[in-house]
Amino acid sequence: MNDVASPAVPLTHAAYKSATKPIWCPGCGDFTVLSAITKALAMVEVPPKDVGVVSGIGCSSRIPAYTTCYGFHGVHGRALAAATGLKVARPDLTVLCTGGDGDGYSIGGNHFMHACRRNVDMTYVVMDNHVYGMTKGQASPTTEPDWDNKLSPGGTGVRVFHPLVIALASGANFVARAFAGDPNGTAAIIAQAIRNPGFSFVEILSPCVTFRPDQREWKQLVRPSPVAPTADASRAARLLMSDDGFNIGVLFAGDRTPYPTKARKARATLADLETEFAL
Ligand SMILES: Cc1ncc(C[n+]2csc(CCOP(=O)(O)OP(=O)(O)O)c2C)c(N)n1
Ligand code: SF4
Repeated sequence: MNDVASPAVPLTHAAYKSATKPIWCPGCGDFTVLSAITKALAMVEVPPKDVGVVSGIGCSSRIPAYTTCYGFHGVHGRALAAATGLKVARPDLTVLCTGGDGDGYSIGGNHFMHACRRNVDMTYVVMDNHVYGMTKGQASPTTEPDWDNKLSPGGTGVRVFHPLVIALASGANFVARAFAGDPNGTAAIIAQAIRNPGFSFVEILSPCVTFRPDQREWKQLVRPSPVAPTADASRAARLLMSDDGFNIGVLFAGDRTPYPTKARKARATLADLETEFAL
């Protein structure tokens, strides 16, 4: 667990950054995503002690350790299950779930669809670099079929998974795409996602400079979405049919009623739990 002491008011994004130094490669997009998350939390003015950040496994899943919020670095692909349990047990917390495309769309793909469908009030931030960074560059569900590399010579030849389409079709109440190269814009989108009730999904294009140096070109390819956000799911679906993966902004902000949660009395104290898990 991180240091969860309340920082002095007023809250700035620095209050949400832990003293743990990130070990990402220099230039990794995840640095600016971390910055955007901390800025967004300062914007929504929820103190770190009232925030739970849950992740799976991967470079991007290191995020919880770099915040002063409560954190849980879970099991590969199972972050959404843990985050759902946390929000249902502690509806008073603001819950963020963070991870990568391998974690969330491959091994965690089933949890992704059902988290959208359940519509529990939380925000899922995926740092999509179209590759498995931590395990040294295997293709992921969002890797382009013709991406040629030592592990899949000539490319996988397999069509890409479209996370925004899946999120919308499965019932997510907020669907957006951001770009790590724009930390302020990304922070504003994450803040909007946190404020929107129900399950919010924010896909962030976050370059892996080590295994996908070609992604340095993303900054030339991204552009603000030419259309305004809509609450009409069928209109959003039509827009997604012409999406090339580089339109940045909020696509859909709906009004589905979130999964009902109610505060329950804790059945054990933190000290009880620590005793139970002591080796
Ligand atoms: C059940 C299980 N399968 C596989 C792994 C190995 N593993 C750890 S991280 C990772 C890939 C992470 O890729 P991604 O989620 O895209 O995150 P990134 O490192 O790119 O941020 C894999 C396959 C594991 N830890 N557990
Ligand atoms: S391997 Fe890629 S995703 Fe992982 S820290 Fe390095 S640049 Fe970032």
